[in-house]
Amino acid sequence: VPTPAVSPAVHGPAHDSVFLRACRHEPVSHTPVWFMRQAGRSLPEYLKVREGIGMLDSCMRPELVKEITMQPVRRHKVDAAIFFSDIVVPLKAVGIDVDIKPGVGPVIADPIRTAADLQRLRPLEPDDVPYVTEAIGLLVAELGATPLIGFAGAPYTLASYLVEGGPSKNHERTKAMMYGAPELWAELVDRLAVITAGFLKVQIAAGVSAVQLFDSWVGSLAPDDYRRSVMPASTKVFEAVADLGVPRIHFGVGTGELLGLMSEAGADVVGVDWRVPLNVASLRVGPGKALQGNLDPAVLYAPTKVVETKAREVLHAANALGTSGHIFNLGHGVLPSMDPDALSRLVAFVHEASAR
Ligand code: 1CP
Repeated sequence: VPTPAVSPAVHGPAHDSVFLRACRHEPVSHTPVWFMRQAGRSLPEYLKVREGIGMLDSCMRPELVKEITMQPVRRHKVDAAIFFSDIVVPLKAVGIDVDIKPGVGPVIADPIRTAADLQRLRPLEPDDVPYVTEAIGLLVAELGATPLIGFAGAPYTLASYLVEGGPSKNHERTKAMMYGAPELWAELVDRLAVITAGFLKVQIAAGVSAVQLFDSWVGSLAPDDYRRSVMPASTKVFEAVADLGVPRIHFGVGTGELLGLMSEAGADVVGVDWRVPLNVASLRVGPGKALQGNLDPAVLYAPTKVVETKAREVLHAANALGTSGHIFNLGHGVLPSMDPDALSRLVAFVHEASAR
């Protein structure tokens, strides 16, 4: 993928948004907030427009992607939109037979387990995903001063689906390859880094204002194994987009012991789950980095007063960062059964409680 000079978003109307200012550690009028998985299954308007359309098919329809991406922005008044897609979209685009099965998640028809299988993982070109470029163009025009976050899956998390063949709890086959066939593993995550970097570059060239690299399942690794077997590939992704002018966010679940290394891999903003208070996380990621997080998603099932108390605790812990550099989010994604009104109330509360 040829490298765009800098993102068109650098000179766009979202440049001075509270979200991008917080990513850059600049002073903000209030703490920005958005939610991972804000578009999707918790919203009745999402379920309505998705009726009868498969998950991956829906990602290839630009008008539908625009509508689904806009739904949580309209409803919740969040400070950023996240592009509606999925981490397996670039795999499908390079020819991997993958489907997203309702109630299951991504399922790979022929898992990747041998050196011969690796040949199926070729680099991604912009022509492989014309629908992504088109949808982002539509969205940037519609969003105006609200930033659009692009994203991709990180090499470890993508590898876990490709090697296991689908979602898995313990990643046994993935780790068997990582520990037992380190050269094969290194080539696998390197090829995934190339695909992921290509997918992010397409999104940046099309106008996203920031990118988030989801390494959702990397928290299952010990720090030394992460450093040896995963970090080089994640670093390669971040380096590929380092000079394009957009903040790079890095997130995984259960990554308390990995926060320092994930920061070092090249993140400008480190996403934190709810297990580590932000003042502690701030020490682990080091100075100059912004943090994103980290209310336990399950708190949203408690009464409003409790949600507000817990949200205030998150804001308090973030004071350790100074007057900026915090993006409020949940510690992981919105759950399908969550009450959308509770999320809207939370956005309003964070805006009010953090107003400066
Ligand atoms: O039909 C449906 O509605 C299926 C549910 C669904 C949705 C709404 C899937 C299947 N993917 C998505 C969209 C999606 N996926 C977004 C949209 C934008 C938004 O956040 O609003 C994003 C960012 C993702 C990213 C994603 N997909 C991740 C990383 C984020 C995370 O939550 O950790 C992962 C791990 C996936 C894989 C995936 N896709 C879908 C499911 C159910 C899963 C997880 C399966 C598992 O448990 O392993």
